[in-house]
Amino acid sequence: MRSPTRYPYAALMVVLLIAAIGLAAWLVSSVNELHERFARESRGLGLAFLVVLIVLMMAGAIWLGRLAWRSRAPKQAGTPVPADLIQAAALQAEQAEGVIRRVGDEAVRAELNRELSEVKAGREHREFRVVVFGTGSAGKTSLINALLGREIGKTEAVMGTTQHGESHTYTMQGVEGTVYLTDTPGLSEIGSGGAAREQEARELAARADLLVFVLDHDLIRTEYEPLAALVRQGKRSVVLLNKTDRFTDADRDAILAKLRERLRGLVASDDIIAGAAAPRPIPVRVQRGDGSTETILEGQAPQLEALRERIGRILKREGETLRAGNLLLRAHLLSRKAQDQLSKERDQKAQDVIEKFQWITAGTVFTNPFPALEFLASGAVQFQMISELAGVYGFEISASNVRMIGTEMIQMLLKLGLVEATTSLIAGIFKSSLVGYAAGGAVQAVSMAYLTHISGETFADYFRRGQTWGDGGLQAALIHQFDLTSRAEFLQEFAKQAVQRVSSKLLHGTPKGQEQPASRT
Ligand SMILES: Nc1nc2c(ncn2[C@@H]2O[C@H](COP(=O)(O)OP(=O)(O)OP(=O)(O)O)[C@@H](O)[C@H]2O)c(=O)[nH]1
Ligand SMILES: [Mg+2]
Repeated sequence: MRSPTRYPYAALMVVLLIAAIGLAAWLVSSVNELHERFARESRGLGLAFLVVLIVLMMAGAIWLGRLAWRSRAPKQAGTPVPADLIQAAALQAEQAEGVIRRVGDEAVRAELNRELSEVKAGREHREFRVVVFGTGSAGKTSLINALLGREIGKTEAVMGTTQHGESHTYTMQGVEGTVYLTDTPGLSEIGSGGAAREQEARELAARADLLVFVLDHDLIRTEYEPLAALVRQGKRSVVLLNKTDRFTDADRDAILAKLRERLRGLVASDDIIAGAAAPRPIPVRVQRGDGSTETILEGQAPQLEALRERIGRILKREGETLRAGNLLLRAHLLSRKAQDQLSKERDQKAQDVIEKFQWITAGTVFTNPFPALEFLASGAVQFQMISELAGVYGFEISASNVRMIGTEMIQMLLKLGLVEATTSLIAGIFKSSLVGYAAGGAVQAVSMAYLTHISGETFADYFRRGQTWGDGGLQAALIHQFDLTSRAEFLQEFAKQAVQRVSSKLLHGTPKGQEQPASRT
């Protein structure tokens, strides 16, 4: 159905059209009248009027044409960066800063802060990081040497020539700002230090605004995987098939076609380029002055125009957007790294809490030989341990809640028969390897300490998951912990440590604050 609001609009258009036709008719007749008046004066004057009129009309047409062309032609200076991208990057950096502030390890915090200031500084400076990445000996350093036109790094046929990443300023015509070309060690190097060098290369690649992935043959799995992972992360990438001087044109085209097919959906076909960073010299026959001929090796110029042109075009058109997108990605990765560190530190603190309470249990049961079950049922240790673990994971938990989950745990230990099962397992350990200590409630002390250990681990999981026992409820969570630690080796080590602590306390009465942390098993 036609909307009634359109009629006034259509009527207005008709009126404007009639007015425009009227104006044009008036203009034509006025100009005509003027021309006639001049012509009446003299023929020459009439002719001059006509010439001026034609010149003016042509100038007007040219001006209008240029105006239209400028509004249609794509902007050469690069598309403006979406404001929300810049804002998102700033917000993400702020969030990362908040997480980093909570990291306890000073050295790690300093390293994260260093990365954060790099990300923040990146917002202010117009800098583009082009990182050259790929398998060892693919020709990465040769490529940088050729692009810069000077030798900045050693190139050799053996893998592992470049040991560390290095950045160099690269002047690109038409690109506003500073471009850094970064050389990286090769991927998949076998031998000493290869893995660490690969890790460094991956970290440098993760910071790139633009990645140049260098290959010297068809793509193999160890190349496809890191490239695909980086592209999926949002890394803008160009692939260079290097050393094409070694191939016939037909072979080069076949490899290019295969690469384009393999990388379809990941890298645009225009971004997969052939070139030769350091083509081998070719033998040529030259004639000597005396008429004889000799064969000499003639050096070949690098063939990198297509790559150079592509990099320039990308930086000009998308550089700013890439930079903002990359800052967002880096801030996001930084946040995640800081979050992982926080989790690691929390888990470490939780382990310290569990160990503290398991050894308190061992000591208490050993020195007060009341029935172990009674001790367990009193919840004396369990409740305090729950409160401390909740604190480690940032939860405030009421006393009644502590009591509720503590009691639930004790009942489950009893229901599953874990008290008897543990006691008999520990008794077996004492019989086989700790014969001398079997007397005096040691078995009971170690059994209760072990039950404190597995309930502590289960509570830690509960808080780590955001106060839930997980899919199978408390029963499954507790059995899982028991299964993880009821192996003979773990129990033997656990019993040994418990006995050492309990007996050293009994013999010497370890002064407060000098307790040795138990080694993790
Ligand atoms: N034929 C030919 N050889 C090349 C070309 N580019 C590089 N090379 C040779 O390939 C070998 C390895 O080159 P590099 O530049 O050292 O390779 P890289 O990727 O930096 O190696 P790593 O630093 O070990 O990871 C050297 O012998 C180069 O001369 C090329 O376009 N054609
Ligand atoms: Mg190298």
